[in-house]
Amino acid sequence: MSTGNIRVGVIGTGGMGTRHAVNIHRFVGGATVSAVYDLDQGHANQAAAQCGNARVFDDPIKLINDNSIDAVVIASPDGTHADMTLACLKAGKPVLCEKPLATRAEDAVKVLEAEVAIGRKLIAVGFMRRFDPQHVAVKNMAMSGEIGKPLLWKGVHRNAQIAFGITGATILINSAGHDFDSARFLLSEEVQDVSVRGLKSRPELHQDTKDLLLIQMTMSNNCLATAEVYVNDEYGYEVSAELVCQCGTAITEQPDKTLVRAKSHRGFYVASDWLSPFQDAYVAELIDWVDSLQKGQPFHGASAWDGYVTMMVTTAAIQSLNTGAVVPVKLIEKPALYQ
Ligand code: ISE
Repeated sequence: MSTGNIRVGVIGTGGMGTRHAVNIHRFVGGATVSAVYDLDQGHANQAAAQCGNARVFDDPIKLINDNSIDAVVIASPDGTHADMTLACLKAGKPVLCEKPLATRAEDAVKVLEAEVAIGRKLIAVGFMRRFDPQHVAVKNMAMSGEIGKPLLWKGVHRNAQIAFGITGATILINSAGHDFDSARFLLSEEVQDVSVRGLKSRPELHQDTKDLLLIQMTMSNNCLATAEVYVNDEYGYEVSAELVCQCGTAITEQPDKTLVRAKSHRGFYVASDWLSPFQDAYVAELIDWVDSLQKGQPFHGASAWDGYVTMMVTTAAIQSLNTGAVVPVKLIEKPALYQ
């Protein structure tokens, strides 16, 4: 990869893709948003205008293969991620793919195998919590040994609202992937088995809806992990991760808290979505990614292996939700590329 300016193409310019494009344009030295693509060309034009009038493509594959593009960010709908990532690998281009890496286990395997066949780590996966200063502080505290050995990871993950009729499987793929990755990242362990229960929060929701999930995991070193994922809380977006260790605990706090007094109330606002609470993490992730491309140093975020493992945990979690069983997570042996 060139040591000069990295010319990035962004595929998908919804909320997340536009945020990545604008973040690169404003905050990432050494990279330029050279091109954007979205199925909705109006959206693509708007995103392009916000980052120095990047070129607008009408076909994502043309963007990936274009000689003027050095690296690609994928933020198109989840179901397209695996194919877009495979196209980047075919073109030999580094790619930062938003989570999930794939929406089906077999596609995650295909992507992993394709990268292993190339023998170079071209794929980065957008599990941005790994760059969140609060999560990093919790991990450092656990690793310091000051509060003893970690025993339990406890996650809370809430969204104000998600599309009507969303199934438990969709939440596990689109939302809970972050929690699977957070547990693995903070405990430095793999998930051995998973058990999921779910319910529908309101009678008027579609019969297949499961918008509140309770997840339990056994980790590879016999630590435990548990998460509440609730995507219709109405009040806002909140994420926390706590490590219960032998003689103390460490928990993330939202960094952007301002005490507000208004309308007979004294308290903290809660963000309505994830873009602002994790803004610093998104920027740090992009800076680390571009640095890794420019300087040939390792990317410190999630790899194709992490994307693959998350999809395998997700697959077991869906099976557990459907059957009520505790489902083992089956992984291939970790390829040398990711050791
Ligand atoms: C979204 O894609 C995210 O990444 C958010 O962090 C998560 O809270 C939300 O549920 C997802 O839809």
